[in-house]
Amino acid sequence: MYFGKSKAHANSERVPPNQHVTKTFPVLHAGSVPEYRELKSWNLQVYGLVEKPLLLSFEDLMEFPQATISNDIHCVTGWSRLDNQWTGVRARDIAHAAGVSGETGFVVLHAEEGWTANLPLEDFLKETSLLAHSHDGKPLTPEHGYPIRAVFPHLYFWKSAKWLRGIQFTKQNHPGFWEKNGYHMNGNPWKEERFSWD
Ligand SMILES: Nc1nc2c(c(=O)[nH]1)N[C@H]1C(S)=C(S)[C@@H](COP(=O)(O)O)O[C@H]1N2
Ligand SMILES: [Mo]
Repeated sequence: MYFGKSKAHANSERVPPNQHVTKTFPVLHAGSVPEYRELKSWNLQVYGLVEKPLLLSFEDLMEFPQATISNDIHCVTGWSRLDNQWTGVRARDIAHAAGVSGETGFVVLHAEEGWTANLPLEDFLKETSLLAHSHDGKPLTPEHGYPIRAVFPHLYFWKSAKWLRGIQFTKQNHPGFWEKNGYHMNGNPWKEERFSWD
């Protein structure tokens, strides 16, 4: 007897409820795509409830251990893209380098143009949470977040800030750009935490 799973069944285990799979890579954001003529004009500020605030250049960031991780992304607008390969630095390595205080409960990600997203520290520290510079082996394109974007594959993709410029560790949970507009504070796609009332 054949007990193999049908493809549809395999996908229903892999794709969260009410998501459909796309092979394209849609571009979604508020505001405009920043232009970096040279990488020197980019840096990353790590601050808030830390022992040692950091101001990292792109070169500084590249000195951290590099990780390549494959995962699926799930956008709250309904599309999922399977098998993305990201390369970058683990978010937890940055947290450890800065010495996050025991009082920290949450993280605010700051992107260009004042765009923000918030998430629980626990999600930030997951082994699969990345500050990525490459997607499928190539540097990020400007519209997908060059030079650095966050990637939290276990949360809806809006938490994955493109053009990341700051990581702030906080005690309270401060709603970010979409969270202030009704999106969920956590955003777990498996629980369909799309909006604050979900
Ligand atoms: N800086 C910034 N990052 C952002 C956004 C944004 O508006 N600004 N939008 C988020 C949303 S809603 C989604 S779905 C993903 C889309 O990423 P992509 O354009 O690489 O597919 O980026 C997220 N990161
Ligand atoms: Mo989104």
